[in-house]
Amino acid sequence: MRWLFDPASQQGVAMRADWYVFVAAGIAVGLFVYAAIFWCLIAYRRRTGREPAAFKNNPPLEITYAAIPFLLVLALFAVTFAIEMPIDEAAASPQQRISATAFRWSWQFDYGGGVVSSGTTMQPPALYLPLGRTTEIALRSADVTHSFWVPAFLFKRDAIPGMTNVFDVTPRHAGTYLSRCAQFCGLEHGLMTFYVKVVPAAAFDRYLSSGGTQKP
Ligand SMILES: [Cu+2]
Repeated sequence: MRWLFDPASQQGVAMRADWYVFVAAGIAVGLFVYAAIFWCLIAYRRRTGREPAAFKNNPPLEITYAAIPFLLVLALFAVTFAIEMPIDEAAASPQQRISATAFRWSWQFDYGGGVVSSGTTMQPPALYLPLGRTTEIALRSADVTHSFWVPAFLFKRDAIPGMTNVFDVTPRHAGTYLSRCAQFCGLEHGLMTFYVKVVPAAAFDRYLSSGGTQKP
């Protein structure tokens, strides 16, 4: 819940704006509907001597109440599209590249230069990310469809066999973030977790230059 208000990545901050728009629209529609319900309850309550109004066939009203939700959905679509397209656009020359592979039932992270970390269900691996640097992650699956979900980044992307999904992440808070597979993938799916560890860029560089021995 905390990450909803203070996402740990730059891309998450953009997603948060989308969430705010949806919540505001939901509250506005909800208030209008409840106000209309209570208004009808009070203004048209049963009174002795008054028959219920017979009411049918009102095309202008029917068109209006079909058009308003349609326009609302269009507007929400446009806002979401405008916010998500830049998030999906991977930078041409990212400051860092990491390859992530999902498999039943853990993850492998390859930083290049022979630095690879892999986990098991009992020992979830760490994905180290340099603070403030735009890192490109190439996501793959070795077997079935998995999903890379980092709640603190407000980000989730499927890992699909035979496909490489590329995205950028720019962490803005150092810390350790519990992350998991979000696509049911078999018996031990529930144990398919990993830790995203956002560390200072210098510590990240030391980790790579030490060949993965000097953990940040
Ligand atoms: Cu999985």
